[in-house]
Amino acid sequence: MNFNITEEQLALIELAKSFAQKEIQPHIASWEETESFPRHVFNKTGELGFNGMLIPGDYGGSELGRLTTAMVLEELAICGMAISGYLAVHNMTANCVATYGSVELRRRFLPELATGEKLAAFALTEANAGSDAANLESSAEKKGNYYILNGNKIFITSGGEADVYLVMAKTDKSTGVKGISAFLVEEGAPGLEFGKKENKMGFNASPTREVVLSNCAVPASNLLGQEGDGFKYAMHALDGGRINTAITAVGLAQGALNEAAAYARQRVQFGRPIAAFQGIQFMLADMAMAVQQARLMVYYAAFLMDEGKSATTEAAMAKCAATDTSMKVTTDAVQIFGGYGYTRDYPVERLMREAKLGQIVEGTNQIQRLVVARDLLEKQP
Ligand code: COS
Repeated sequence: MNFNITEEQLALIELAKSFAQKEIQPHIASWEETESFPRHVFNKTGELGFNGMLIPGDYGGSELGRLTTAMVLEELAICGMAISGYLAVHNMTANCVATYGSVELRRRFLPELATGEKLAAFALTEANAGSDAANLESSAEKKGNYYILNGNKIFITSGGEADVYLVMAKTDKSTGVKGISAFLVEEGAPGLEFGKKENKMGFNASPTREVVLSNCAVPASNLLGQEGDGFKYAMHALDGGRINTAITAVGLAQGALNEAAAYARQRVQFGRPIAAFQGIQFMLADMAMAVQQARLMVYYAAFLMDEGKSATTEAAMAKCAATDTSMKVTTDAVQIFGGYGYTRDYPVERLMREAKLGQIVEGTNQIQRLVVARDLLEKQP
């Protein structure tokens, strides 16, 4: 693995950083407070190439690869996850279409997913299929040139706002995981409806909503890849998705560390800035080391994927470690702010609430540990 960051990567990091400072940071608290989804920002990230980071250039994407995508997402997440959170899911879903879709599907969907005209969402989870994703009950029955989809998907990021939903449903209920197929369901499809919008602890600028499929007719050509392979596509997509979640967590943690260090330099107690006290210095040093450890784990998993190697275990490790780190670092940042940290006058409490989601989303950290343990105990000699 090469530790030299290229000129192109440096330029993209700078671009993402200045975009976050100008277009996200000044507004993020108010978007979160008012629970408003800033769709116009998605158009702007599209102009910068951040919506098609994992889409091939032939289809209008910027084709940055996993590692560079991670570098961009980290910068977008430093002030909070309002934008990076759903952008991570959008890029994961678009990449799944690019990887497994027919040429026709790629031509139809990828260019608009890359520009910002269309926002993508990933619909796997159901009420009885969370950690046990293979237990999903949604069905897809072929009738002529259509599949008729029925079922309820919950906790869908960008639910109600997205233009395309990648929906996993059973085409064959008798064959378990091998009966699951993946479909692209477009906004406006008859029978595509939206249920409850979740009232969440954080990440409220981005809606999380139930997606209801009531005899939803989807053209047969919207089947992704082969019938029966949908679970594998979803799991492979989540390998990459977990890298995106992990780097978003690194961004939140770095943001909280920056805030805490700045505050410690200016907050005076006992006649000195609190940064002069070793107790605070050691906390900040531990936070910085933990963030760097997490970042390097994410880079390694991303590097493996860029090399075309399997990164299931490394992505699970990175996701688990980075989101646990993010929870600890953001909590310590609140601690350094003391009473002020517990108020909404400073951003650290929001970062802490957002960090919690990382430990749950895209497979709980218990599931990540299960993936790591399986590899250790069942696969390695
Ligand atoms: N990439 C490609 N294929 C994969 C894969 C991966 N990362 N992980 C599993 N598969 C394949 C397996 O190879 C297997 O196919 P074969 O029988 O042909 O070998 C199939 O998928 C089933 O795998 P497995 O038996 O491991 O499935 P389990 O039901 O035991 O589930 C876990 C495995 C628990 C790891 C999976 O259900 C999971 O990740 N759960 C969390 C779900 C999640 O992340 N939800 C978040 C939704 S998006 S917010």
